[in-house]
Amino acid sequence: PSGLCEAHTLLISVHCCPFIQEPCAFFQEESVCAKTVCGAGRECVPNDRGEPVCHCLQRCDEREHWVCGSNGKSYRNHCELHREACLTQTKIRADQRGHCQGKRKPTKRDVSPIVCFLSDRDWLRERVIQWIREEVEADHLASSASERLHTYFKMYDNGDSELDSKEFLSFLKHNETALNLTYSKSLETNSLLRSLCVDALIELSDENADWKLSLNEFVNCLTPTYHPYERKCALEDEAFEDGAETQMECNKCVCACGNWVCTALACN
Ligand SMILES: [Ca+2]
Ligand SMILES: [Ca+2]
Repeated sequence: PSGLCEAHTLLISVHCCPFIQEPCAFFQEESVCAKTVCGAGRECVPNDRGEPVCHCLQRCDEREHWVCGSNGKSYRNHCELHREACLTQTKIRADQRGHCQGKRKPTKRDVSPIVCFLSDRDWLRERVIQWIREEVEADHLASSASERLHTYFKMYDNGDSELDSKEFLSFLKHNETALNLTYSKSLETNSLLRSLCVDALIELSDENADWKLSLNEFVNCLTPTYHPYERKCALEDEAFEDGAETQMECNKCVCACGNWVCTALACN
């Protein structure tokens, strides 16, 4: 369609077709993408099968409408900010118009909260399951793992038939040498992580969400075949994977076991 191609080249001279007889590649690209809307900082480009795909923008226009990003970096315009967010796969909000004022304090913004990631939680769970399994194997009376868990539940519950995080932690301390739980070289971080991971483990099988485990929930928690639905972290209608990060003013938030965990610094 040489007429159409010509008409188009009037608008975008960079993509001028050298010969009118040749099919105009750019025009075809545009029609493939005509019905595709890509997010900010992205553009639609046909892939080699001619399907529309959203990619990060190749370039933005050079207009100067400076904006300060939530990462403390100044951008020439909103397009540049969204383009960088796309390229780095991070969330960058436009905090204010103009250049960012003064130098940001990297120490404050770059602090990450201490969190128990899915991998930490699953590692703890795996260790406990292994410990119980070894005990059952060594037991000449040949009790089952669930019987064993029953016994421990009774041993550490204060009598309300629910195991809270404090009781769960005492249960873990029952055989610390078998568990050998070391998350970090720092003792302080280690004990904090352990209690965070206990909470994450309780959440895993706490079906009625009362932050305590009934006997049934406790047995589920430490049964390898129990695989509950894994929650994702939600933010602005989007779901995020474990380890994703976002910034809330001066605080950094990390997605861990389906929850956003943020530092709690006072922002000025
Ligand atoms: Ca209890
Ligand atoms: Ca419960």
